[in-house]
Amino acid sequence: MITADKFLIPARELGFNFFTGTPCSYLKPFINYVIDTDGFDFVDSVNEGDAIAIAAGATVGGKRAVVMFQNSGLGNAVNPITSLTYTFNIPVMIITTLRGEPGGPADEPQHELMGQITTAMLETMRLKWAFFPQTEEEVAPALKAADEYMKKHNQPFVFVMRKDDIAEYKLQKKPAASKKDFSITHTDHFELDYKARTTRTPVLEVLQKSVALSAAVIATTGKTGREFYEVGDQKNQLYMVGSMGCALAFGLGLAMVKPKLKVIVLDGDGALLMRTGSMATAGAYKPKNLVHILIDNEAHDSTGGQGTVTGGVSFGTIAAGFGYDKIYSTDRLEKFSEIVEEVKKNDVVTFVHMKTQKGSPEKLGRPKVTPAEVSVRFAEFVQSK
Ligand SMILES: Cc1ncc(C[n+]2csc(CCOP(=O)(O)OP(=O)(O)O)c2C)c(N)n1
Ligand SMILES: [Mg+2]
Repeated sequence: MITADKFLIPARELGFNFFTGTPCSYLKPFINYVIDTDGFDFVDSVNEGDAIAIAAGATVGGKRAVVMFQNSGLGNAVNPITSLTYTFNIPVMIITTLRGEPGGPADEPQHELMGQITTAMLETMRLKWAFFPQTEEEVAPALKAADEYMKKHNQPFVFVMRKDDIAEYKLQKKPAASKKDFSITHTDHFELDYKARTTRTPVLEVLQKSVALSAAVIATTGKTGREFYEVGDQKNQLYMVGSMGCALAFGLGLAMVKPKLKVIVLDGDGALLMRTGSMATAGAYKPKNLVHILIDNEAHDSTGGQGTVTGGVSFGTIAAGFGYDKIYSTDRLEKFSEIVEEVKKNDVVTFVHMKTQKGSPEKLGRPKVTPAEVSVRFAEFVQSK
């Protein structure tokens, strides 16, 4: 057993000062210490997969990030580990606990199977891992191995933390007071019939023309990224192939570590429904430079146009409920253009709900630039800001 500072202070000396994750009782002293101690940032993520994406965004922004979670949530993180950090070469440190450790202390039945397969799952995902150091002497070599592996391979490194690896640490900081006066008065401004709405490409053209190189733009998986690439490939654009629903969490991580850079996330309705919880994190942490634009065609257009359930969903009301400061909605391209001009000047976390119809240009291609190339180019762009 070690105290949290024995690992965290040397980790911070190596540059690991951005932490995110979803709690586990084993992690309590660790998270508490990070929250209490100057020189660490902590983002409380609603989901382990979102935590991976938040950390990935922070890493691309130039930070070294650590994700902490319970092994129960490893499943929630599989998709962004395989499609985001692996595919885009983003080295985040992951600390997963090992509830239900085989041969370990008695644990709850829900941890039994996951405890038996946790390290096998890490191996299957081809993740380099080691047990979390249990003595002070083990800390320096463990961190050195992780640091060197991450730098050499640009891939995550995982520590597996067992029960009582970290000594008790009581949280000193008081949590923020809860809000009591909710009165949400958001009104959507949708006028057109479905078929009278624009398709996606003109929306992307308007946005790109207006934004040019003044912001980092993250385009969600599927046809949004593909069409955005066709509209014109630029170094400030990241096409998030895969990791459906992670665009907002990634943009949030980036926006938090690059407060002077405007970060625009282009989301899809299917993707946002998959990970709506990340809106709560965006609304709570309120990065002033974050603009979240939803292109809502009420369909999984990229996979054949199957309907989503967003025909009756007021995302603007949801965004207001989650604490976004400025909210726009429209189904008209001219209005969208005006909104983009306005949000460029806004200095608050912003949500834009743009209704479109489904449909793409015929013979839509795929980005010829690889995710690994996009990652390097995009990181250079954002880190120069
Ligand atoms: C985790 C995950 N599940 C499913 C898919 C397959 N998939 C790719 S794009 C897509 C539809 C996305 O819908 P939406 O966000 O509304 O974007 P649109 O296709 O309408 O532009 C789906 C289901 C995936 N890439 N990842
Ligand atoms: Mg859609």
